[in-house]
Amino acid sequence: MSEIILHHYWPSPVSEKVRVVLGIKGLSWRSVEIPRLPPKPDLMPLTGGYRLTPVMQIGADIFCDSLSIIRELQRRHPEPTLYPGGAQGMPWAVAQWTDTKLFQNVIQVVFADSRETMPEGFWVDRGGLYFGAGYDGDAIEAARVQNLVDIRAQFGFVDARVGEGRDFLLGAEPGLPDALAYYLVWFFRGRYSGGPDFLRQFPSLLAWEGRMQALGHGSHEDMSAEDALEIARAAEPAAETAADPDDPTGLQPGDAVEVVAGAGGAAVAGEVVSLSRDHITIRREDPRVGAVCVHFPRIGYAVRRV
Ligand SMILES: N[C@@H](CCC(=O)N[C@@H](CS)C(=O)NCC(=O)O)C(=O)O
Repeated sequence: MSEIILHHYWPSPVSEKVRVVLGIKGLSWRSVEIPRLPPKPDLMPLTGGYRLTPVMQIGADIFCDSLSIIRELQRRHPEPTLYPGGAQGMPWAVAQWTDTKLFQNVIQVVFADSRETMPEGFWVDRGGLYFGAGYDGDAIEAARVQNLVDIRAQFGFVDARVGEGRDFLLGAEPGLPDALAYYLVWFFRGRYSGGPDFLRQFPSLLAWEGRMQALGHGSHEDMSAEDALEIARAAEPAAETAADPDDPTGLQPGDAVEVVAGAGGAAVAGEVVSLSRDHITIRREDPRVGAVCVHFPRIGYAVRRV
């Protein structure tokens, strides 16, 4: 079976979400470090233009977006489950809280805090990505206190939920909601100068944070980007054709489409292989890697016929 290859960089919070899932499942994986800013010349042949971090590769199958990655990890490695206690469904709804509202509050505090020290290129690229083109740095600074008020309430949800015999958010075992909440605590602690002090008010969350850290990241070994491209080139995509008669778009396998991440970046062109309410897979050809299948979530990704 092909290896799990994670294209990421270590300071990336969304990658930390996936690394924690790899830890919960005790998986071994290969680590390809990608640049923190575009261009990403050794990633583009795999994704066809998707530029966000992380991306998972298994042979010639490329999974874009942490949610698509995590869903595939759960499918291939069902145990230990990310849905302890039969919680399937609900954790994905939790992602629509953590990855939107909570993520925005935390990223704004981190931005306001590092405005003076962040390299110009990073400020321009990430600001545009997270706050929209022509965003207002002063407004983000002015919102700092309200963001902290909002974060305090939301970290409070976690603090209230764990402890007293419940080690993790769903009970005795770690699951997807833990990874979803943890990566933002990790980011807030590590990249906001006031983070460690602020977190002291949440004793149960702190104990849970320690348990999350102890889960680790599974085991990994570095891999070069060239080797990863060679693996894709030598492999055939494993994705199978599947239609979804209930899909509101009416798209069918074989249709030519472009997929665009709501967060921005280039459209990825290809031919639909399969789709469902949770995913769309397209097949594309690249001169460096041949045929690859690229997998995306549906929420937050626009698909248009071309
Ligand atoms: N919805 C995406 C969001 C990914 C995301 O925003 N990742 C950040 C890094 S933590 C990013 O891509 N930053 C720009 C970059 O790495 O070029 C996911 O869940 O994977």
